[in-house]
Amino acid sequence: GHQGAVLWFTGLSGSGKSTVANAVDRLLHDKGCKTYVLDGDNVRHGLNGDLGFSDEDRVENIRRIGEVAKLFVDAGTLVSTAFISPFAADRQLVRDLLSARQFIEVFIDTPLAVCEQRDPKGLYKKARAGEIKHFTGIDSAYEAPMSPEVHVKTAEQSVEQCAQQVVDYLAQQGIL
Ligand code: GGZ
Repeated sequence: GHQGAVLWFTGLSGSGKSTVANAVDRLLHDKGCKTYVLDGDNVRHGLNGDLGFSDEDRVENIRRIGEVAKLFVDAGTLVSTAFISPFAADRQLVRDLLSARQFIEVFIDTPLAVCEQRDPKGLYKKARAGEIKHFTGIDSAYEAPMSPEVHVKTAEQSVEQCAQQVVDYLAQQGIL
C-alpha cells in the first residue's frame, strides 16, 4: 500500500511538467497505486474556466487546485499536479494545507532558452511578438523553488529518467 500525497510539479511553459507528471503517473499506476493527474487539460477548461493569466487569476487558479489536490490526498491518492504555479507564496499556501510528507514539490528545471526552443504550441513566439501578454518567463515572473523535494533537469535526462527520479524519491521517503 501507499499513502496519499501531492506531487506538485512547477516549471515554465514547455518545461515538461505534464510530460514528466504523466510518465510518473504511469509508473505509479503500474505499481498498483491509486493515482490521478490534474493539469490544464482537465482543470483550466472546467473548474477554472473563469480564470485567465493575470496575477490575481493565477493566484486563484493555484488556490483551487491546492484545495482539490488536498481532497485527492484525503482519499488516499497520489495526485500529480502540473501547473506553472509561478509564485512561491502560492505554492507555500498549498504546502501549508498539507502535512510535511504529503506535499512534494517537484521543480521541472528547464532553462527558458530550451523551453522557448521547444515552443510546442508556438506560444513563446506569440509572446515575443506581443500577441500574448503576461506570458511566464517573458513578461510575467517565474519564482523558482528555493528547496524543492525533487529537482529535475529535463534538458539533461530522458523523460523516463526524470520520472524514475521522482519515483525513487517516493520510495526513499517510504511513501511507496
Ligand atoms: C503562461 C500561458 C499563458 C500565459 C496561456 N502565461 O504550454 P502550455 O500553454 O500548455 O502551458 C501554459 C498554460 C499555463 O497554465 P497554468 O494553469 O499552468 O498557469 S498558472 O499556474 O500560472 O496559473 C500555456 C498556456 O497555459 N498559457 N497563456 N500568459 N502560460
